Amino acid sequence: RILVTGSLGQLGIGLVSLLRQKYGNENVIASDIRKPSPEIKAQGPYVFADVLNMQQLETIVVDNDINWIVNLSALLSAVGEQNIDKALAINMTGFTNTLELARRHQLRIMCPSTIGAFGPTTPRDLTPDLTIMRPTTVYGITKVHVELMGEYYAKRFGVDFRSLRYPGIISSDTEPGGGTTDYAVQIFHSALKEKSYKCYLGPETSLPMMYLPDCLEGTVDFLAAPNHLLKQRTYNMAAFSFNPREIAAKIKERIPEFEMTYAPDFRQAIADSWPKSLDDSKARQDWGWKNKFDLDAMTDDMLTALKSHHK
Ligand code: VAH
Repeated sequence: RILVTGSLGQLGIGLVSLLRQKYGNENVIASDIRKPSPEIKAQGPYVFADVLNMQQLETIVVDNDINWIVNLSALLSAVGEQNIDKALAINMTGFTNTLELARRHQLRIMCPSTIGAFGPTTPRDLTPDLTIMRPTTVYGITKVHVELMGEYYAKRFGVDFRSLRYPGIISSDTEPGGGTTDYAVQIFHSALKEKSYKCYLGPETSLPMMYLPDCLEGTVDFLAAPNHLLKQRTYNMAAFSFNPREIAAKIKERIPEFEMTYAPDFRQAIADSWPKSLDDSKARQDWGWKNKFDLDAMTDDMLTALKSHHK
């Protein structure tokens, strides 16, 4: 059975439903610290879980015969800078609790990392899996801790720890969770509602991105990959890169009256410390990662999906 924490977030909702399609509703326990909507609750088993409560987590793991845990609970880059103590608690202590449970109960554990685990001294073009990691956000620092502690437990205790460095994730049916890449989702909603968008990043700020369906399919493939295929515990994963000027042009091709303006804020410095593009060739070689959506296909799919919501 699989336990997913942070299951009500941008990735969690879709990941839980994809895992349930693959493994059966009853075999995927969704959990979060927030209250699910009646629709979500109706889809399958849901438990309230606070990753800071080790005893409660251990009871859930034992009572539900959990053997995989996917820990999506985290404060992302922008919100983490505004709530340092909560980001440290959830992203470090919360993760450490799930990692220790994985050791005690021989669980496979997946906890995402991020392009935010890289920093301004990291080579920024086609950033490889193994390179300098000196992030300058609390979020990035906590995710380097996830990677290093996960790899320590894998080496020392044989824990099946896995991690993917996600790029910005673009989704039509879920809200992003307070990151620096959230503009790439907001721009679509704003384009349809106001035919305009005021972007908090400058026009040339290129970042690695991925469409949510690709992220979820890739994550499920990675979770299910036989351990012997994984030559490393943590992999870069991306699909394409773009900057605000490029995505605005793609939207303008489809909505000619769309107007983009720029008002960079504190998130500009965060974005400037991150890679512009990732080398994720090891993920493609070792366990078959491939993205199906390119920038044009994602743009079309987002606008189609949102047009049905915004009616
Ligand atoms: C953030 N969307 O912006 C998250 C993600 C790579 C970005 O970690 O913080």
